[in-house]
Amino acid sequence: MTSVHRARQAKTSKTEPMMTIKLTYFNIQGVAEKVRLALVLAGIPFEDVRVSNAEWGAMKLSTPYGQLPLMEIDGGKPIAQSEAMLRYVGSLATAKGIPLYPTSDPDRLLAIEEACGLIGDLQREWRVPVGIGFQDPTLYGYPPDFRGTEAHSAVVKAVRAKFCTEELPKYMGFLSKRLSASGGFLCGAEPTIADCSLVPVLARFISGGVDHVPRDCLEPYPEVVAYLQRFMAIEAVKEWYAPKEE
Ligand SMILES: N[C@@H](CCC(=O)N[C@@H](CS)C(=O)NCC(=O)O)C(=O)O
Repeated sequence: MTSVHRARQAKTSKTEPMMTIKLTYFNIQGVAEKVRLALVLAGIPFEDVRVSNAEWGAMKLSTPYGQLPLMEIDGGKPIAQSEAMLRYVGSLATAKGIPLYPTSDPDRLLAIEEACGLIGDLQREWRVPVGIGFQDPTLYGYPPDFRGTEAHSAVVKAVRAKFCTEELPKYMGFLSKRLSASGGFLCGAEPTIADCSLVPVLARFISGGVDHVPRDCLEPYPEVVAYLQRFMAIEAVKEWYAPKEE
């Protein structure tokens, strides 16, 4: 069954037109969490629909590109692509005075897009180490029955260890430098869509949910750890991640 959650902290002024947003994705953070975080930071209420794998089988063919997430605005046709959704929500937030994506300030936008590009590079480097553990082995040049073998386990371990010793330090170095300069969030004192994108990626690294990527892998980067804590301490974010009553 589809579970539906509602953001609790949302406050809309009486003069604002009431808009409805429905965001449909799997019950994971994945590529939708950045959009959820932008909605949460903006205080925009939304219907948070989580689809199970069983439901997805019947739904896939009816979606525009055979993928989730989908966003429906005021009951309109479903929109795909999480990056588009993120910028849309960032613009809505900015119009409300919460400058997640300040569309009328090209210099700020440039800085935000540069940060988003860097996060995109980090995510690209992460795709193989994480995907090799569960995706079709033929995608990586291995035979179809490779998955679950000892050789598979050894490859997963080696690829993830390489990520942790080579790519992670490189990107955490870039991020630490940016964060030291800003003293706050990726693009200054206030969070933007770039932070909404980065935080779920960092949270995944330290989740303990990916074998061979240790929970303490960010400890050598105090600026990054402090940044993550700073973001998680934002009241709306704290509420979002607080255990919810079903
Ligand atoms: N570029 C798309 C990627 C969406 C995507 O890869 N969705 C995956 C989950 S993360 C999906 O729907 N997988 C199920 C399937 O392809 O059947 C976005 O960012 O929205």
